Amino acid sequence: MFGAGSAAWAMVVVLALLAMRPGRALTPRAGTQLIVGGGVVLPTVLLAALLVYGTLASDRVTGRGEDAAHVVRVTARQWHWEFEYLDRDGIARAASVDRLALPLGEMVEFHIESIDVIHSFWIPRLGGKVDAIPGRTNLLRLRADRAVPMRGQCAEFCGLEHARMAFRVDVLDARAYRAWLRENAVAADGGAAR
Ligand SMILES: [Cu+2]
Repeated sequence: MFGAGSAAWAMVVVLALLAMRPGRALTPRAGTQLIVGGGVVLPTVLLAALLVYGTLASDRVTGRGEDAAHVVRVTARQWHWEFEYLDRDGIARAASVDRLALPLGEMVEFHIESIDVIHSFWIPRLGGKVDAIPGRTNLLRLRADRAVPMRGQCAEFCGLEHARMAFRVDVLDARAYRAWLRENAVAADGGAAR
């Protein structure tokens, strides 16, 4: 999209420079053709093509239509992030605070909630930010393809400690992720297992 945008920009600059050359007035017919071609036909074709490309790319990035193998409930509060790792029945099996574990290369669906004010869930290396709004559950899908150090940050001013409302992200391979879930398991009554 950057390439196509740059090409369109370069074309506009060339046309502007040509228009500034003295003594090169277009005939009325050529002027009309330029306006219809460059002002109607070209943008329609170009924007339609970019729309299709962008939609397909965003489907791939967001994993739409794909079954997310993992679901994490994110609860924002002044000023911490709580993460609960749900099983297929939607029951929390593990939990952590201000530290998020992600399975390498697998799609994770986040159910983002807040219990006090509006916060915003953001892992800059992985994707865009999504607001955490009291009384609502917002969905976001992310996949970490590389096990590099990452951090997440609240991206909506939410009070005095807002700037420090951050969390660490650990991307773990399948085995390490399973072990991590066991280490951070919660009992059925919601208390810590250990
Ligand atoms: Cu916040």
